[in-house]
Amino acid sequence: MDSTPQERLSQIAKFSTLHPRPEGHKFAYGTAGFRLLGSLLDSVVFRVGLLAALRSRKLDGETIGVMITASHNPPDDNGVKLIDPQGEMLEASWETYATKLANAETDDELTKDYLAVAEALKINLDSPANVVFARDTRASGPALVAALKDGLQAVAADYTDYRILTTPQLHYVVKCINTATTATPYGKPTEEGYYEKLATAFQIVTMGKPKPPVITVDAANGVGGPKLKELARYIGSDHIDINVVKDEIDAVEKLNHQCGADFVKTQQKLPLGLEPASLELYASLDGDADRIVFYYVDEASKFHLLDGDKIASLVAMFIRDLLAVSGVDLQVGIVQTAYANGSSSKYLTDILKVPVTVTPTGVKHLHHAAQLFDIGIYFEANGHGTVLFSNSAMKSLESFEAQNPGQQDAVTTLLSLAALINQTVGDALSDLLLVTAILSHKVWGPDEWNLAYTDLPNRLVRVVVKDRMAFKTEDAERRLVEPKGLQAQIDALVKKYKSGRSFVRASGTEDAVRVYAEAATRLEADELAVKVSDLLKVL
Ligand code: G16
Repeated sequence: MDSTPQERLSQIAKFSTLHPRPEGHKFAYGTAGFRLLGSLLDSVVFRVGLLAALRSRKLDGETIGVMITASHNPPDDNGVKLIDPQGEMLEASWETYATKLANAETDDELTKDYLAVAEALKINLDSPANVVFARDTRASGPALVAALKDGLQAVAADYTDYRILTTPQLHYVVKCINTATTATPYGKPTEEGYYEKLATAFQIVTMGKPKPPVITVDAANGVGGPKLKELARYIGSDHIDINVVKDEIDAVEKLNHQCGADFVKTQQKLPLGLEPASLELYASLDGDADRIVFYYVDEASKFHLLDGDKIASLVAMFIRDLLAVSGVDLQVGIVQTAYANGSSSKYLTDILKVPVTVTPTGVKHLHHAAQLFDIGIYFEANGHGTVLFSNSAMKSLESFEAQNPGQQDAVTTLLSLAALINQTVGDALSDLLLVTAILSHKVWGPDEWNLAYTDLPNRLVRVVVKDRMAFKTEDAERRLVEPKGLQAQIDALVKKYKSGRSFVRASGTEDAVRVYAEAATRLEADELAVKVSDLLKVL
C-alpha cells in the first residue's frame, strides 16, 4: 500500500535526527559534487541518499550512482557526487536541489524541501528507486557509507554497495546497468566486467604491435593502486609491463601526499622519493584514479611533464591519422579549458587542424561539449579526460566496407579504441592503456611523444582568500567579472610579458582561488603568477 505524505515525513525525520547538520556551514554542490572535511559530511551524504532516490524515481527507476571520494584532495577531506544513468555527471539543474537539501536547517525543513522537489518535478514517491554506490580508500569512507544507507532506507530505495572502486569504475557500472537490456549494452556491470572489457580491447588494439614501453605508475597511495594491478593481471605480462609504486592504501595519511597526479602537475616535479631512469615512462594517478599525467626525465635529468594537453594531442593525432587511412568521414573535435597550455591549443588548431572548444573547468562541462562531435576528445590539463564516440560515428565505423587491408586495420583499431576508452568519464586506468597502445603503434618512447610541441612555461598557484565565492568569471573562466576592477589590473600585468596569459578563478573542490600564468620563459611565468597572486592578497 502507498504511504501517506505524513508517514513519509516522519520516516525521513526519524533517520535525519541521526545525521544532524553541522551548524554554521554552507554546503554547495561544486565542480565535482560536495567536497570538504570528511568529519563535516555526514548530514550531506545522508541527504544525497534522499536525492539519489528522487533522481532515480524521476527517471523511471533507472539506476543512479553515488560515489564517496575527495579524489585529489588531502586525506582528511571527503566528498560525494551523483552519477546519472549513462554514467555522466548529475544533470546541472539538479545541483540546485542537492544544495537545497544539504542546507536545510532542521529535520522539518529537510522533509518539506524533499517533498517540494518531488512535487515540483511530479515525482511519484511510491515508484521504484535504484541506487548503486562505492567509495575510495579514505578513513572517513565507511561512516559516510552508513549515512548514505540511512538516507536510502529512509526513502525505501533499493541499493547495491559496490564497496571500494575507482570513481570511473562506478561510472562504468552505472552505465552497464542502465544499458543492459538495450541494443547497445555497455558491458558487464561488475568490477570483473570492467577489467575484462578493457583487457580484451587493449589486446586487440595492440595485436601484432611491439610491447609498449615499460611504465611505472605512482598510484597516489589510493584506490588506483590495487585496481591497476588487477587490470594488469587481466591483460597479462605478455602484453604490458606495469610497475605500480605508491600503493600503500592502508597508510591513509599518505593519500595524495607529495605524490599523485595533482602534486606532479601543480609542482611540476617528480613524486617524492621516485628515482627515475632516463627516457623511461612514468605516470601518476590521483586518489580516485580519474586523472593521470605522464612524465619522464631526459638524459640530462631534466623533468618533462606529459599532461592532459599532451594526452589530448597524442590521441587527436592518432585518431585523425586512423580516420585518414580508413577513409571514414567523421568530424573530430577537441575540448579544453582555460588551463590548456597555449602551445597545445596552437598545435591542435594549426598543425592537426582540429577544432578546439573551450569550456569552464569541470568534466561535466567538457563532456557535454565533446558530445557535439562525431568523435569528441576532451582533456583538462590536469589529466582528466576521455574520448566520446557518438552513436552515429559507431554506426558509420561498424557498417564501413573496407576496400583494402589498410582501411580494415584502421577501422578495427578505431572500434577497439572505442571499447578501450571509458566513455562515461575521464578514467586514469583506461587513459593509461590508451596512451600506451598509441605509443606501441608508433613505436615511440616518451621523448618522441613530447616532440609534438613545446609547452609555454606556466605556473599554477593556489591562493587562500577570505571569500572565494566573491570571484565571478566569464568567457569560460578566462576573465574575472568580480571583484570589480581586478581583471583590469591582471590585464595590465599580463601586457608586460611576452606570450603572457593569466587568469584567476575560484576552485570548486577546495576552499581557495587558483591563479594560472604562462609566459615565454620560466622566470617570467613564475613572476607573473606571483604578481597576480599578490593582487589577491590585498582583497
Ligand atoms: C575535479 C573535477 C575536475 C576539475 C578538478 C579541479 O577533479 O572533476 O574536472 O578539474 O576537480 O577543480 P577545481 O579547480 O574547481 O578545484 P577531481 O579529480 O578532484 O575529482
